[in-house]
Amino acid sequence: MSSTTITDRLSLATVAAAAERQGVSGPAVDPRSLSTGMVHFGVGAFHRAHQAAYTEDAAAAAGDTRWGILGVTGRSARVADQLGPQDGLYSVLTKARDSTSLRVIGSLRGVRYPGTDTEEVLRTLAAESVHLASLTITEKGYSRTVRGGLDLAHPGVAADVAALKAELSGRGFAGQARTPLGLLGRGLARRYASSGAPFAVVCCDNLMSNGTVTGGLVRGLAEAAGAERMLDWLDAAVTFPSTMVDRIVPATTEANRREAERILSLRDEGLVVAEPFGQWIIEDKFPGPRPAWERAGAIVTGDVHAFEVAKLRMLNATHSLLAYLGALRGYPTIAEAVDADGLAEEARRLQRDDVIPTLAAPPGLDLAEYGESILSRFANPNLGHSTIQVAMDGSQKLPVRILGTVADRLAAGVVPSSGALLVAAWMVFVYRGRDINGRPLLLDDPMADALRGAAAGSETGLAGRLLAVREIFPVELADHPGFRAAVTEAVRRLLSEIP
Ligand code: NAI
Ligand code: CS2
Repeated sequence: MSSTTITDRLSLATVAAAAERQGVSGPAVDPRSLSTGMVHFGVGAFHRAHQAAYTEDAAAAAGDTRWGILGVTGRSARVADQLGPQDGLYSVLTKARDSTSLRVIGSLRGVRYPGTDTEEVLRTLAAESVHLASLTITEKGYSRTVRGGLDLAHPGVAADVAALKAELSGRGFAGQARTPLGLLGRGLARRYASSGAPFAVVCCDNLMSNGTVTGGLVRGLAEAAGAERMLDWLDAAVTFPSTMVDRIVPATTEANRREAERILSLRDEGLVVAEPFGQWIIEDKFPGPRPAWERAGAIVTGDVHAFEVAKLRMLNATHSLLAYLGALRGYPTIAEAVDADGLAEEARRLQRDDVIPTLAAPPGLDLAEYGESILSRFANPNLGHSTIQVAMDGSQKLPVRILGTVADRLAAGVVPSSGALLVAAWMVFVYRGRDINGRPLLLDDPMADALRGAAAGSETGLAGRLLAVREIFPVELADHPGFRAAVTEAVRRLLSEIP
């Protein structure tokens, strides 16, 4: 096939023709019919493949056009620049093991960048026609201290606290927001000072009790601003439901974009790639209207905790184990790592021996079968999920994914050897910075410099030096003799395998 350069972009002007093409579906609703009913912070790949798709399906099933989404980017205007010329339209390339399909999504009605659009986002958050906000800003996006509270020493947070004070004093616009939670907090203050209408904030990041965490951080912002009356309003009118979110959504590659172009016969700069599987379990805690997500396959229930813990400890810990061991052994993708000799068994051992004993199985879930289904999803060779992408932000992910399991096993009098192996694999990943073939391994982590500094030194002292990083390892874990010995031995063995 000649390599023709496709210049026409996916947009409202071209979507109808695209939807007629073979292998293309969507949008499920006419994007022009949607009014904005929710705001999303962190318009990354996962939101576009998960919440935005569920929300569009819910709108279609209920014939409810109130749920257009205003997206708010995080650290750059890149996504706004990608989707602006496309009228917010983008597509999801769903890659099953042996088939690929493409769906155009129309629920994202605009994308704004806080660096230039803070005032518009504040107005939207305060609007009575807007009832909720959701977030996927990554584990590191919450500006937290070691103990989990809002990091008031963070310059962006400090600036947002000052701006919140100005917002509440009625001194007018207080400049562009510096953090997602700062922008959200100022928007809630604007809402409190105007209609006071109820609101829900739906965290969709891989954090334990993610709604409770987010609510605590927003309250921390208001407390720092001395906003006593706003705190009372938050308690009375704003909820922070927790969620369990699941769909494997790897970063989009240029090869993905070219594949989508061949299907769409249009260029889609906002393309995202995902597996077919998706799951969304949402705590039923909404003071006002929300999309009928359950009509799109989500589960809205009174208690999501067991689902959250099972998913983060079973899926995400296994993902991290395969990412670090796979990357060190030179496997570029999770699928190759799962198929490698011995690594699937290591993953099963982690699930069976260390994780499952700490879990209360969610209703109707067989944990062993769940573990196998996870490995089967990871083994999808069509997805191209890179080990290095899953390996990123380990300082933020390990505490959520494995250290709770470790603490529970130690409390039960058992040293979790697989959990120790996962921690050790991360340590060697940090220390070596290269795989078994000598290829460099990128350390993409908000603590990268501190970790390199802590890791530097003798091989024999590596485990002790990184266990001493209190932002990651609580002292009761780091100093537990059995766990310390298990990590030290696993580090020694891995270092000998990765010279
Ligand atoms: P992404 O890299 O495509 O998007 C991340 C978003 O977070 C971007 O909008 C970025 O601007 C924003 N962000 C990143 N660091 C930030 C910071 N320090 N402050 C403020 N904003 C920041 O990543 P993706 O794939 O959308 O994943 C985002 C989150 O979604 C994950 O961290 C995880 O918590 C959750 N998730 C992801 C899944 C996946 O397979 N990709 C599946 C399940 C949950
Ligand atoms: C992955 C998750 O990148 C990672 O750390 O473990 O994004 C994973 O793909 C999702 O949680 C799956 O739902």
